[in-house]
This record gives sequence, structure tokens and C-alpha cells, in this order.
Amino acid sequence: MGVTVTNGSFTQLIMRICDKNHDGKIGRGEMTRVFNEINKFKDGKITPDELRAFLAKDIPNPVERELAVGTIMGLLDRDGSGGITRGELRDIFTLVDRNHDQFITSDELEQLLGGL
Ligand SMILES: [Ca+2]
Ligand SMILES: [Ca+2]
Repeated sequence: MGVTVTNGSFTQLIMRICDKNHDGKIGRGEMTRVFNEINKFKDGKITPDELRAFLAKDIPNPVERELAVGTIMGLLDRDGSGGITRGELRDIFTLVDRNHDQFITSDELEQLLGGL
């Protein structure tokens, strides 16, 4: 079921990366912080290379990492430009936050990723 990585489900991995204050949900501020961490060149666009570098620590297996990068790009790069912009990240946040409480929970993430 869904995309898995060696050390837990993809959902757990994303929660671990994004939930900075460990309250079990991802807020918009946390999303912005993660965006800035990944976007090393500060050009407002996350490239597959930046994602790959960012995920190297959490997904050591290159095959799994490539799969994760492809999945994330596929989900977030809405216009297929080869990069993820802040606007695209905002759009996906709104989409995933089904109950519109301005937080993404692991359940809401699971609904998005479970079908993959
Ligand atoms: Ca949080
Ligand atoms: Ca929510």
C-alpha cells in the first residue's frame, strides 16, 4: 500500500521532516520553514536536485530516494515546470487540509498518499 521507505511509511517520513514542533500536525509556518531548508539557492523554486540532496539523510537508499523525489515532484509540481514554487506548495496545502483547520495531519496526508 502506498509508497514505502525502509524506515517507515512515506507519510511518517513527511511528518518527521515537516512537523518541527512535534505536535502531530503540519502548519503553514512549518511548511514554509521546510521549503526554505530545501530551497538552498533561495530562488523560490525547489528542484529535483535540491530534493534529492535534502532527502539523502532520511532516505539513504538511492532507489527509494528516487521514487520519493518522483512522487513529490509529481504531486507538487502542478504545472510541470520541473520545480516546486511557493504557490504550488500553498495550493497543495489547501488541497490536503481537507477540514480547513489550517493544519495537515497524518490522516490527511495518508488520504493524499494512500492512493499512490
Ligand atoms: Ca507541527
Ligand atoms: Ca487539516
